[in-house]
Amino acid sequence: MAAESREGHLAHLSLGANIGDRAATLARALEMIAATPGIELLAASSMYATEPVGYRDQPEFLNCAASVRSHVGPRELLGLLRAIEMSLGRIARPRWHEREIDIDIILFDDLVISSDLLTIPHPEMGRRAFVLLPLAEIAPDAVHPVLGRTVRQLLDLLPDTAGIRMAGNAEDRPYL
Ligand code: PH2
Ligand code: MG
Ligand code: MG
Repeated sequence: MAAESREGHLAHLSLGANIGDRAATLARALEMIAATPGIELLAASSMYATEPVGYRDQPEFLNCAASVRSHVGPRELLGLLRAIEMSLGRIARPRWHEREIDIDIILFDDLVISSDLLTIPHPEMGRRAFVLLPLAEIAPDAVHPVLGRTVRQLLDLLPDTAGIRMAGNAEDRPYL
């Protein structure tokens, strides 16, 4: 486990929504992250409209990325993010299906962990343009601790970023 320091931990998150008022839900999620004791919101990317990956028969997603300083460990951070998902009305559905809000921990310092509850780095991050493209906006030099490549390098290795377009106004981020 990464050593806790007074400065806390640098973590990168991916947020997605594909039901309801997606932009409002993502903005609210970022506000709630910023307002949570133990988490500081450092940066948030633009919003991107993205075609569903995996189970494709579902509505288009809106995705964004956020960088946070966490003063709690990865499991506690996951718990805090789950609580935000719940309060934004997330209902349990099959894996990969539509969701009101999904907040995933992508990177947490240079930590590598894998359990039933939590795998960091996020196991799909290297394959997902909807994660890498927003994250490259705010943390291009963040390094995947196993692959030894930066977010920018991982993005450049993807065959394409088709099906992804910037959707949000980059200036309109009141939660920052
Ligand atoms: N999340 C998934 C599965 N597929 N596709 C897009 N475009 N965006 C997502 O956030 C997403 C997905 C599982 O969490
Ligand atoms: Mg997810
Ligand atoms: Mg999730």
